[in-house]
Amino acid sequence: MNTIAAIATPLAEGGISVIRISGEKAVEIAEKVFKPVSGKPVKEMKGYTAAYGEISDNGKKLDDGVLLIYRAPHSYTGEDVAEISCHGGLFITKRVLSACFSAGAEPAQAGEFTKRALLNGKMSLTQAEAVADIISAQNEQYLLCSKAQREGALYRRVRAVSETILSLTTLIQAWIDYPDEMEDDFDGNLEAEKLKTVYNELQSLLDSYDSGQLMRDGVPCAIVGRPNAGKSTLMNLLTGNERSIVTDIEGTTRDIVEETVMVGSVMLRLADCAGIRDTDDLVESIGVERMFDKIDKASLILAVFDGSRDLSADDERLMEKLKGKDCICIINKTDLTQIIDKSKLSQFGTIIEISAKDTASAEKIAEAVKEKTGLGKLDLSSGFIANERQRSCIKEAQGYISEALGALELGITLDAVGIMCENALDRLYELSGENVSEAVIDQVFKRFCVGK
Ligand SMILES: Nc1nc2c(ncn2[C@@H]2O[C@H](COP(=O)(O)OP(=O)(O)OP(=O)(O)O)[C@@H](O)[C@H]2O)c(=O)[nH]1
Ligand SMILES: [Mg+2]
Repeated sequence: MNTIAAIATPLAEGGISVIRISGEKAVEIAEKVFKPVSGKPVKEMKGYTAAYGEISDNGKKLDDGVLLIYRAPHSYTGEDVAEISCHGGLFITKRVLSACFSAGAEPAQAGEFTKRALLNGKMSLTQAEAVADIISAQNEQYLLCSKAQREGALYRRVRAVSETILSLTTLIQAWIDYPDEMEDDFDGNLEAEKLKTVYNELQSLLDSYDSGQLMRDGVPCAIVGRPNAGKSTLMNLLTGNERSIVTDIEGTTRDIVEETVMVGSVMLRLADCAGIRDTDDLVESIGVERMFDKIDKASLILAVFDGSRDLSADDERLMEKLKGKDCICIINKTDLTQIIDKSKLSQFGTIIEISAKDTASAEKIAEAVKEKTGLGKLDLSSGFIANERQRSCIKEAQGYISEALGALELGITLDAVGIMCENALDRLYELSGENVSEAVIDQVFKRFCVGK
């Protein structure tokens, strides 16, 4: 395989930049562009050793920096790797990279270092995908889950399932080859039980998909209520800044104001909406329509009511719209005399009473959000489905297992059961990358950055 090079650090000015070279000629190329001040030849450097020295292009000095050598197979890619750290200027970094190209390296494609790690058996496809998830993680919880995934959490779960299916296909094959000898050894009920366990495990993985997405991207959450209920005050409390305009004029917020924030341990994609009311004002009525649209799309609603006022017709219209949605009912303005009739709010499972002007209220809301979404305490570190590719592999495998179960229970020939199990295995091997087409691999690595 050719030797590739790329800038591994962001293309921006910084303290240092790292140029990574991987492949058979990595050390040879590093030798051409880097001269250690110690005088020791680069080719004599052992793995995991560093040298300080001069970086040059065809004898022309460019910079001074540090060279780090990894020897195959003990590197990220499984190949010989050289990493040159130089000063973090954009121009100098690109010059060092072009020096590596003049010395014989070829430009790396997006994700090509990780792709090589996959091809060299350093990681499974799901582990490689987790590398991209670690890089894009925006909150600690998702980062921890992606780290577990990188360490093989999903891979191990899928492998355990594959092994169960494989043992059944082996048994069926033996039964087909030696039906007389196997007659007593094949217990259809027992095998059906095992397949049911496999089916349930695949279902539990499928269930993890939505939670994983919400954890990664944040829970779409609409803040709704009548004008002046304190929605924007609540938005500002949760974002920690004056994101929304707050006044005592009804109808202050007209368009949707959005911000992604961590509310306690859960990431919310908050949308502060216009207050619901009948209005002749064209702009405000468009805002109200958008609020209804947000309610349809949100996974969580913060429904705000003004505790210092009685429920209005608009409140009741909103409550009708919220039936069946996941809501946290927030009775706001507890610092004022309370007039609201709480018994009318019984449709809401979760009700909290706060003053959005009091910063201590944020904690109360965080607690309710954690309980309601179940995300704060959700632990996906035992493996979860992180993307659509993985989901469709598991879904199809589960479909085949379901057909195999049906065939077993109906007493259809074992050949058919065996074929279904093999199809399920194919999908699971595609998931882990053990049997996957080049096109699928290319698709996975497209979302990586160059240099990873
Ligand atoms: N006393 C008191 N006033 C509050 C509280 N929360 C908000 N307010 C006040 O209520 C008024 C309306 O607050 P907003 O946050 O703008 O209300 P809104 O629901 O966004 O209103 P619209 O954008 O018009 O739909 C402002 O004067 C706030 O200062 C609270 O907890 N206690
Ligand atoms: Mg507002």
